[in-house]
Amino acid sequence: MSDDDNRDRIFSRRLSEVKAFEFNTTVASVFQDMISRSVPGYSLLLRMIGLYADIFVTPGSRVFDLGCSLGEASLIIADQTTDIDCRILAVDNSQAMIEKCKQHRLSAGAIEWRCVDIRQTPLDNASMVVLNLTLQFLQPEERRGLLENIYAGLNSGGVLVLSEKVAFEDKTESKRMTQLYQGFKKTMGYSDLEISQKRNALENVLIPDSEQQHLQRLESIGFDEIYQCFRGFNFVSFLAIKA
Ligand code: GEK
Repeated sequence: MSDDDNRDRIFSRRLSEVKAFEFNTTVASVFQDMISRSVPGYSLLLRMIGLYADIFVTPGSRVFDLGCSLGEASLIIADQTTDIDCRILAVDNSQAMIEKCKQHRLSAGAIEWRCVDIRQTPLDNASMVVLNLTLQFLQPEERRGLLENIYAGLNSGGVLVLSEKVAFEDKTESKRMTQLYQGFKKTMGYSDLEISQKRNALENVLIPDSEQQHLQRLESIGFDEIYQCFRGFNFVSFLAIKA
């Protein structure tokens, strides 16, 4: 397959009807290009996950990559933990994504690829849980339950990495961040048509919380240290530690 075949052109033609976004075979086939050109700082977020793995993953524990897509975070964690006896569980409910992981990520022995819903994934003995841009795809009322399960499944000293697109309560800030984010996507080669059709497809599929909602929820669940380690326009990443 050439680089050109991997290019995300899903929304480049005017569509008669823009359907709700799904993580299907078409999306899986261009996902790497799509996410790298759509999330400001995506490669930095992955490098940060590798760094956290180096610090927080402990021998005999498990690492959960929830909503792993093509497994980029799991691969980085596996690379950082070659000399630690730990198990990485990479979970996604998109058959297309997990099939691709199983076909192309064979070298990664410490990783178990699972096609399961993260809401039905038992979590225990975890030193690290990654929700890299995944929580935003759950219905808002389901998010707290999943985070509570994660907290319960984390060992003492364990961490949650939570990266998300965020909404802004202040109208001026919201408008400005949308303008900047759209500008970013244009610099990454997306046209106005692609940007607007993708936004319509994601409406009601990706529902962002605000930074304050994230912080208050993590704190009320019991996380003892919460750091916002990254922000790029309307994308943030938190590191939440269970004492
Ligand atoms: C990365 N973390 O490259 N159960 C399991 N998987 C789910 C669920 C669910 N209920 N809902 C959504 N997903 C990755 C990127 S992408 C982010 C994560 C994006 C999965 C969905 O199938 C998709 O693969 C992933 O969450 C979100 O570091 O596309 O913006």
